Amino acid sequence: MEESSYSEVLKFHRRHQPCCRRGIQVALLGLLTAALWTGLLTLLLLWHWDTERNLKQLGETAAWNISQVSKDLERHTGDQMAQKSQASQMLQNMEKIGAEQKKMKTQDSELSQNLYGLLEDLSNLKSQGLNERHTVLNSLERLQEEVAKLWIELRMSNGSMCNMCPEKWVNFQRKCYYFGEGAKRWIQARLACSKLQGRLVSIHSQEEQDFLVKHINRKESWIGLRDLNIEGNFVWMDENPVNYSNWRPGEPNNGGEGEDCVMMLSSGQWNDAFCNSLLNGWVCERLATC
Ligand code: MMA
Ligand code: CA
Repeated sequence: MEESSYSEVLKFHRRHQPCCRRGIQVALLGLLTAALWTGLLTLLLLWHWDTERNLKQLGETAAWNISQVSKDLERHTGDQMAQKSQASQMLQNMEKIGAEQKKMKTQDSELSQNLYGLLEDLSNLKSQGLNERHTVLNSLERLQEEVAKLWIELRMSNGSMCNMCPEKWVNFQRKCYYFGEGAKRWIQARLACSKLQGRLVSIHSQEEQDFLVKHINRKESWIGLRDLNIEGNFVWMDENPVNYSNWRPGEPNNGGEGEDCVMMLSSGQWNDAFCNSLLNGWVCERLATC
């Protein structure tokens, strides 16, 4: 009996064994699948959370960036407005400067006009002053000469001899004469006489002329007669009137390039000549002393 029940069990076991193994396998498979799913889901969930967190972070960063950008924008807008107002201020300033410049230019031209006027006045005053000075000096010279002449008259009336001349000067009547030699133009001869404290000779009588002719020794010589200011109006250096003359016939003719200075020819006759001609003789005079 025991043996038979055992075999029964074995039989049963053998009969039922394949079916149980498969069940276990199915169960195991099911468990594995469930575990896999669970893992997968867990992974999905983890991934989802991570992504969500990243997204959240990204969103926060984006919001922060946007706020930063909008702040920058605001700042830029502010800056731009400030720049705009500065630019308009500068424009206004420039306009003001332009207006000032215009005003200054007008003032400048007015000032230069005034300056020119003042300069003109000054030069007029200067030339007036110079003219007056010249006139006064001339009058003084003439007065001095008159006084000297009167002094000579007085001394002569008292019996004094007034015929004193410096060395190399020749006395004739109340004047002394210097017969200069060496090539000179008229103006150089005038200067030479003035350096000798005399002036180019003025001739007022035939006696004086005769005396001079004797001494010039046929040398063409400059004398103190010229018509520099008005053509044909001859004036003596001593400013006395032309009360005597000894022109060569046909003279004065203001020939060539213009002839404003008078020379004594070797014959003693007078000729108006070109002032820049070089003559070897020139005659100076000064008053004799007592
Ligand atoms: C001529 C005569 C003068 C003039 C001189 C210039 C020689 O004389 O015409 O009157 O001054 O020439 O050299
Ligand atoms: Ca002449």
